[in-house]
Amino acid sequence: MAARLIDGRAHAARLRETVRARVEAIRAAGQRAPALAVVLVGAEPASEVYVRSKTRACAEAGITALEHRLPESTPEADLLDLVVRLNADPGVDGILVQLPLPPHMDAGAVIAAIDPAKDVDGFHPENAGRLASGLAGFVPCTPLGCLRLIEDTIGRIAGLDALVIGRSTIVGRPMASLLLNRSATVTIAHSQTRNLAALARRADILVAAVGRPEMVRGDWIRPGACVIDVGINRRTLPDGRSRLVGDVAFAEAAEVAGAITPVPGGVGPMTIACLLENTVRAAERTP
Ligand code: NAP
Ligand code: L37
Repeated sequence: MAARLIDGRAHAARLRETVRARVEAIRAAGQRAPALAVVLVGAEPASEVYVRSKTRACAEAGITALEHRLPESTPEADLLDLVVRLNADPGVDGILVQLPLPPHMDAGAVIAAIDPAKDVDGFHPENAGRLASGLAGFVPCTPLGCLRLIEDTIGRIAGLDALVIGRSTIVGRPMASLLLNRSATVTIAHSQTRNLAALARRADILVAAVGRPEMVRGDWIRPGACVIDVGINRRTLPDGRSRLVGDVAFAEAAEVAGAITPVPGGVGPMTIACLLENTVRAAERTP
């Protein structure tokens, strides 16, 4: 393996430590601990795992996690009522509604109901628009974590060619905005993109956020490139057990790349650490 391994767990541990110190400073000033409301509707197994990781990480950082679990059958109006109450609650700094929501709900309407000042996921259209305009606001945790890993790995981004594969509002679009705001030359690829491999071969920075196991092959990677694998795909092995794989064929890509994130242990832990950082920022009221 030629590439440097980007250790997301170690980066995340350092970031969580700085968050813990900021929480202690808030407490030392006589204020209550920062509080994050985590709303989970239904019982999606992956969402259950992520929400559990997030509430555990909050506790370790000294942040109060207020979990609200609602049954799958909850009417959308009841969820909107809860969001309105959390917006008005002075004991709540941040609100996270874990996606995906059940099919009978309009996720866009629910997210639009969140107070932008408490929108620690950065999904509210006001925060999305701020990011797209290069203004300060809350930035979605996954692409923010990716940016931190890229900057810590290669330093200056300005002038580099970046390819983001995927254009979701959660990952691809905000990732492209973050890189553009750092003056990279950014290409966004999606399911209708032609010659994806050729585009990838030009990229100094390649971010894969597709949800297709090992789609990005070793011969797509520009030698020395920084490769960030956002994909979380569960693959069942012949013996019936399962393991996580990313959107990048790791072993092949690591032969060519300059640096690469593993799955698991790459982007995932940074997502959670950035959520804590956004929450303490919401509590500090300094956007
Ligand atoms: P998503 O909403 O399904 O978006 C996937 C994107 O990939 C879409 O823009 C789609 O294009 C594009 N795409 C699909 N097939 C493609 C192809 N063959 N070639 C090029 N582009 C293609 O997914 P997401 O929410 O962004 O998540 C992406 C992956 O990241 C998933 O594996 C998810 O589990 C993972 N994830 C990880 C974290 C973390 O913290 N590690 C956080 C969030 C998500 P169209 O727009 O044209 O359909
Ligand atoms: N903020 N994030 C926010 N809001 C949402 O609505 N869906 C969603 C969201 N996505 C999310 O939380 N993703 C996510 C993905 C992976 C991890 C954490 C969060 C993670 O911890 N991944 C571990 C492996 C976990 C496992 O074993 O399944 C990793 O090392 O990658």
